[in-house]
Formats: sequence, C-alpha cells, structure tokens
Amino acid sequence: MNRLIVISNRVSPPMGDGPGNQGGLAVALSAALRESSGIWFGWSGEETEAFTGHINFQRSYGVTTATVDLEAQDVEEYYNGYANCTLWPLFHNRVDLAEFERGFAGGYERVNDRLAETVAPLIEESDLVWVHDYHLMLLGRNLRTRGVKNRIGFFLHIPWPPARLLESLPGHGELFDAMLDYDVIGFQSENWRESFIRYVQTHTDATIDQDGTITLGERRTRIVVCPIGIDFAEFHEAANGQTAREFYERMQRSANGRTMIVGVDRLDYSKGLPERFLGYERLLASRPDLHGQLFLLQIAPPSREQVRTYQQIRATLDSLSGRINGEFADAEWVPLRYINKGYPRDALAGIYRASRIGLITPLCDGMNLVAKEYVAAQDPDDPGVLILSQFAGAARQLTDALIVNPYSPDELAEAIDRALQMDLKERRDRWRSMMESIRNEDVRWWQACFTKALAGGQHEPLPEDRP
Ligand code: ADQ
Repeated sequence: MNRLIVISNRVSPPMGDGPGNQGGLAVALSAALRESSGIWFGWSGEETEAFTGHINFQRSYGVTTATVDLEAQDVEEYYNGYANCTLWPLFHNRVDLAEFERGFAGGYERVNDRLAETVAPLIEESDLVWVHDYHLMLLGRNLRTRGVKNRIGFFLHIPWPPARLLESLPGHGELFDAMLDYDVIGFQSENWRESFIRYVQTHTDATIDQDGTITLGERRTRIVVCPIGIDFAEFHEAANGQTAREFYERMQRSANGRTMIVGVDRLDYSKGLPERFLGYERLLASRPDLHGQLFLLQIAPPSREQVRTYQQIRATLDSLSGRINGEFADAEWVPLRYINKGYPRDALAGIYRASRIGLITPLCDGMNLVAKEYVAAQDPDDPGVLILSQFAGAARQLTDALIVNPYSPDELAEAIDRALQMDLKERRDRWRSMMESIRNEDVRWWQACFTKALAGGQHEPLPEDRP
C-alpha cells in the first residue's frame, strides 16, 4: 500500500472516539492516513511574524500531522483574500461579490509556493499526494517545479464554475493550466465535471478521451466524479445515541405538537438563506390556516466573520427574520427560530429526527452533507421529507428528495405544503431510496474511489452512469 500525503488548507487530526466528535471528512482521511502511515500537511491556523517553514509534527490517534504557521499578510491575502473573497464567490456564481485584487492573487501564489516548498522534502518516492480544495489549486504545479514526480491528485469540494464566469477571473488561463499538472482531478458531481470539460474545450487545444482523460502536450490528467458522502456508520451511531435522544425529546417537548421544519447551514451567502426565509414567508402569507401549526428552526453559525460580505448577509438575515416574526408571531407562537450558534453533530442528529421537513436550499453547493445527514438521522418507521435545492451537488444522488428551485418563493412554499401533506407510504419510499445511496456511497467509499484513481486504477462509475 502506498503512503498517502494529504495536503489541505487546515488539518483536523482525529480527536478520539465517540460519535458526534468530528466531521466525516476528518474521519475518512484519518482512517486512510492511519492505514498507510501517511502524513496530513497544512496550515496550523496560527500566524507568525515571518514565515520560517518550521514544521510542527504531531501524532494523535495513529495519525501524523505536519503544520506550519503563516504570516499575517499571507492569511489576509491568501486565505481571507483570494480564497474567500475571490475564488469562493466566483465558484459559487457570485461574480458580483468577488474581489479581483492583484495583491490577493500574489498572496495566493506565494502561499501555495511556500506550502509546496515546505512539504516537498517530506514526500518519498512511492507516496501518493492528495491535495484538497480551492485554497491550493496551484500546489501541484509548485511541487512539479520542485521535481516531485509522484502521482498527485486534486479534489475540489466546491463547484467548478461555468466557463463564462471563470473568464472574469484575471489570470484564469494560468490557474487552469497549473491544474493540468495534477494526474487526477476529482469533482463532487457530474455538473462540475461538465463545466470543467467545457472550459477545456473552449480555452485549450487539449484532447479528451472517452474515459475522461485530458491530454495536453506531455501531460495527462484524469477527470473523475467522486461525490463525498457522510460517515454513515458513525452518524447512525450518533443518531441512536444518548445525546441525540435527549435533543430529540427536548425538541419534541418544545415543539409542543407543532410541526418542525429544520435548516442547518454555515452562515454563507451560497446557502440561500434569505431566499429560504422568503419562501417560508410566502407560505405563511398565503396560508393563515397554518399559523400556530408549524415553525422553522434555522441553525446558522457565523463563518468567515472577517469578510465584509459575510457581515452583510448576517445583517440581511437579522432584518428578514425580525420582519417575519414581527409580521406573523403572536403571544403563543413564533414562526421562525433563527439561531446563530452551532450544535455538535450528535445533537443535530436528534434535531433532524424531530423535524418533519429538512429544508436544504443552497443557491450553489459542491455537495451539501447536511442533506445526507438529515436523511440518515430519520426514524425508519416515520421518516421526514427532504426538500433539496436543484443546485446542490447532492441533488444528483438524492433524486427522491423534493427537488426545488431555491430562487422561487412560490416553489419553496409549495414544496413545504406538499411535504406537510405527504402520506407515510410516500415518505418511506422516498426515504428508503435515498438511504441506499447514502449508505453505499459513504465517506469511506469516496476516499477509496479517489485514491484508487490516484493510484492509477480504474475509476468505478457512479450508479447513475452505469449502463
Ligand atoms: P460546507 O459548505 O461547510 O462544506 P456542508 O457539506 O453542508 O457544507 O457541511 C459540512 C459539515 O459541516 C457537515 O458535516 C455539517 O453537519 C456541518 N455543518 C454545517 N452547518 C452546520 C451548523 N449550522 N451547525 C453545525 N454543523 C454544521 C464544503 C462544501 C460542501 C461539501 C463539503 C464537503 O461547500 O458542498 O459538501 O465541503 O466536501
């Protein structure tokens, strides 16, 4: 078995046993790293006066992590700047929010290069190198220029934007060209793979084989679709554990016979929260008979608070939630419980189970694991209904959700109404079919799917693509 070197912006080492402790990604990568005696390398999250490239090695629960501190200017330009103010909005269809500053691009190049310089000496001959996400798109190129000849793969957790949008990024050609230094590039869904291929066709002379291999000059890059899943076993255990049960019961008591709808997201403009609130408001406005019968619990802990656009979306939601409750609440009923704090995963599992409807309506999302967690947490005898945006990567797999256009308040209101009326048989049928893909294509399957392609093996097609 080849040793695995995982490189990502942040490193989350395993934190020990117990369900609800950690995200599925960390669990899956930790398992693969432990089995191959690999290393997980990335930024420590700490700032230092001057970049030294000093690596802090740690070992926890059988996994070796190697982290470096970055300068304050690096963090500002690379992380807050290019990653979160340029690439994130652009890759989520929000070119209007994207900032195109040369300083950000320069910081991004510098940090990708610094990280490559630091990690290169750790890479041994037969290692497989797996780079993660939009923060580190140039890293493969930077390793190549240092003579690293290993197989290097890249997985993009977020969408790949349409070629027309990417064209608005100064230097998109160079960024794209650097991507072809990877041996394998993985996407969450066929949609993002298609956008990538479209860009290849319109901007390069590369050829594309039947099996998705792009050839440009001497370089060959295999394109694969490996949708990320949840840690099904862990989540199932969490959903049936003590904390989940406690939260389930607390929510039941607090709902007091009213139907609960739940939304859980990072507070991010890509998650469609204002549109979701407007859809719910439309339902309340058109259906006075539902007043007092239901409520929406929206859990949205703030993220990236240093970035101005995130402060703005927070202000928008404060005002919108105030307006909706001001308009519709009465002395005994509040229609919208809007909460700016996070909950541990096992508590969320209990909250999901207590909710008749999971309302997950991002405007653009690489995958969206909350949708899968909501389904996995349901009571098999009396499952709730998932309402899912057509623009989440997860919609390609969870075709038995009620798929909606998140921009349309009418469609959202109608979907909620339909979910409220759905009979038990239909709820069970839809739930069972969604559970099949959630169980089979879990996070370990995803990790194996990508590393197999990285090792040069045949990529297994997804069920939807199988003949
Ligand atoms: P995120 O945009 O963070 O991730 P998502 O997949 O929905 O989105 O969530 C990742 C994890 O965070 C999940 O395990 C979820 O439970 C947890 N989480 C989300 N909101 C939470 C909240 N309010 N409170 C507590 N926990 C919460 C990016 C991409 C996604 C992609 C993932 C993984 O944007 O599209 O699915 O990476 O590849």
